[in-house]
Amino acid sequence: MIAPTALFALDTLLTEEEREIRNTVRRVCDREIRPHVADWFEAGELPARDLARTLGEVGVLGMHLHGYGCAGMGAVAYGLACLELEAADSGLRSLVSVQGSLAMYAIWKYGSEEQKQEWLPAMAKGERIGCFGLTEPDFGSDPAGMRTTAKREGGDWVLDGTKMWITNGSVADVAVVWARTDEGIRGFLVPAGTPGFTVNDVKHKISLRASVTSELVLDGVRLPQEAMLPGARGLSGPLSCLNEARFGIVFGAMGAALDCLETTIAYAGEREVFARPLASYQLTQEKLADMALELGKGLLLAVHLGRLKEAGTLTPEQVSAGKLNNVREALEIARKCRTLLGASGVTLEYPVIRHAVNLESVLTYEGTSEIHTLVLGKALTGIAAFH
Ligand code: TGC
Ligand code: FAD
Repeated sequence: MIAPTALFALDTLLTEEEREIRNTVRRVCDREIRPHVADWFEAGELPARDLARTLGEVGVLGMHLHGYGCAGMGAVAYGLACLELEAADSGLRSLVSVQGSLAMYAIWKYGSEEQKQEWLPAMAKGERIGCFGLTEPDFGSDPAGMRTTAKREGGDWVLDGTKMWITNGSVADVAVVWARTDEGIRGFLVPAGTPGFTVNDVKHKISLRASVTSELVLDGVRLPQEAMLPGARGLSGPLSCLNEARFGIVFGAMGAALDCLETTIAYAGEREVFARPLASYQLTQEKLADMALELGKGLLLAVHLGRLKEAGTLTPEQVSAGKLNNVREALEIARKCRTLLGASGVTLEYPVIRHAVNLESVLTYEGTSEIHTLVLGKALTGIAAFH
């Protein structure tokens, strides 16, 4: 027997340092997350503050950023950390993606020196948490239509509007909020507790239950000029942050798929049906072989995109291709694994159904599969079909 990843000799594509980082994150997940995550999921609760500190100690928060207390690791190392976190639960990878790739990246890329000094070192340590407010109740796939406004009043800015489906919202110390101004879309750092800024958690989710998702309400929120991110102008500001988080998902989704497949191979070896192991049937082996193929192809794609990112040549279209393919295939793998577990597959005793329902959110957030299809359609034809 060989492990699904060994089939493709994936480790030969990684440096020793990358393998070490992967193993470290895996050990932390085994110790701090896996024993509890099904309970968090069932309760719909996450000890986000404690986890952020633990993950900060490991160095995964903003780990691909340089300076300001960030680890300055390569893209593949960051991707492998996302893979291990999502093998535990997509909600944990989300916590890290939003913190490092969306909130910290926005400040790192577009913030003033003062903003960077104020927020990044503490966020890298997990002492402070960030969220990223782009989506609104009526504008998800089409953020260009956003209604949240920021208007100048004297030397201040006054923000009004509502952001929806915001990961880490109610546990965040700072929200990166994107708003329409006279000079186009701009980003603002809104500290928790600012008068007029309230946060309400989204209840009754049946996906990503081990993740905090919130509504942000901005009602006459007055901020000083220094709260604006000086470097971001227009929609390309927030969209460039999405590239970073989408890249992490290219790896992360394969982590969820790998956990499903490993669980299922073990189960099929032990479970007897009609007096023989489930694994001994050709129909089962076909399913396992197909899943191993898609997993291997997805992992190879992820590493390839990671190397392009490290070389500085990765394009948004390539990220879309990776996100579309790997999340779609991970979801198919999770669903197929679920069939092999039979009735046991619908309980939280096994991680498979949890991954499957989590991946429904992953398919939708960071650009739906339809939006990424249209990004590729535009790249191939030169014609934008979004509008
Ligand atoms: P369009 O006219 O094409 O572009 C407007 C400006 O943005 C630039 N641009 C990009 N820049 C960097 N990266 C990208 N991926 C970019 N895509 C476009 C573009 O060059 C242009 O720049 P400029 O300087 O000429 O103004 O914009 P559009 O309005 O037609 O929309 C294009 C579309 C549909 C692809 C875009 O709106 C889109 O990606 N929509 C999906 C929205 C989305 O993904 N939201 C995610 C919210 S965050 C989240 O879900 C977090 S989940 C938690 C977790 O990550 O774990
Ligand atoms: P809609 O845009 O209304 O789409 C509905 C359907 O229409 C989809 O199938 C879509 O693909 C399709 N569609 C849309 N446009 C087209 C088109 N042109 N052609 C064909 N079909 C189209 N957002 C943030 O800003 N920050 C966060 O931290 C964050 N976290 C999230 C966490 C969770 C758990 C979830 C579920 C979402 C989160 N989101 C976040 C929001 C997420 O990015 C949006 O849900 C996503 O962009 C889709 O927007 P929507 O839900 O409004 O769907």
